[in-house]
Amino acid sequence: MYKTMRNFDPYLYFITDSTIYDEDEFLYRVEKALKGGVTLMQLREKNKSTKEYIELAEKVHAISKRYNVPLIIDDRVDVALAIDAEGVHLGASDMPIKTARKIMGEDKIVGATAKTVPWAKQAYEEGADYLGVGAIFPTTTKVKTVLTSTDTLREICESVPIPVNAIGGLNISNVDVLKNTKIDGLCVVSAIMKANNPQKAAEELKSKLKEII
Ligand code: TZP
Ligand code: MG
Repeated sequence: MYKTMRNFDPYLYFITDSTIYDEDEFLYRVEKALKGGVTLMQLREKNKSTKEYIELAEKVHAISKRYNVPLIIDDRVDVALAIDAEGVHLGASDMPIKTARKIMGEDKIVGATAKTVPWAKQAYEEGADYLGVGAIFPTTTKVKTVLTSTDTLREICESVPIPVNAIGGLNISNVDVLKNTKIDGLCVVSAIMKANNPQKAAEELKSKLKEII
């Protein structure tokens, strides 16, 4: 479906959290987010067995393909390859970027978390296609993270030639802090996942982003 899998748009990057919904509600919300125009999506599972992760990823991928939105798998190169997802996202304790690039090949998206300029440069040099930088604000999504300042975010944007997305506690009422940081996109979990209407939330975030990016 994609000419090269590495054509992707980081503008509104929706990261899922399945922990607070049953599967039907979760998949319904995923589809609503896609209807609302998210441009990139990540399946993020921390507590599932490999089997469960693969089974859910297959279901999510069947939906995301219909909307032509690349699906990135968090943490797990094996799961990404197993379902032929468009990419993988790796943090500091996951598989090294250069190893993942070697295994995933040139056509897949490899994303990295980076919290400092040296870390960002290294991820880029090892073959990362984009960076997620944060947390910008404290987050209610289960995650072990420290805060990253918008100054560091701007420095990272200026130090690598790949897209940089801001992440962490971001929503429509606070994204204005990202003005002038030179980000390429926004990553959100709660702002879409927990919204009353995920489709409307995605639409509104997208139009708000026009003022920022
Ligand atoms: N990495 C840094 S913050 C975060 C991740 C995965 C969670 C972001 O979730 P939310 O709900 O958008 O704050
Ligand atoms: Mg990770």
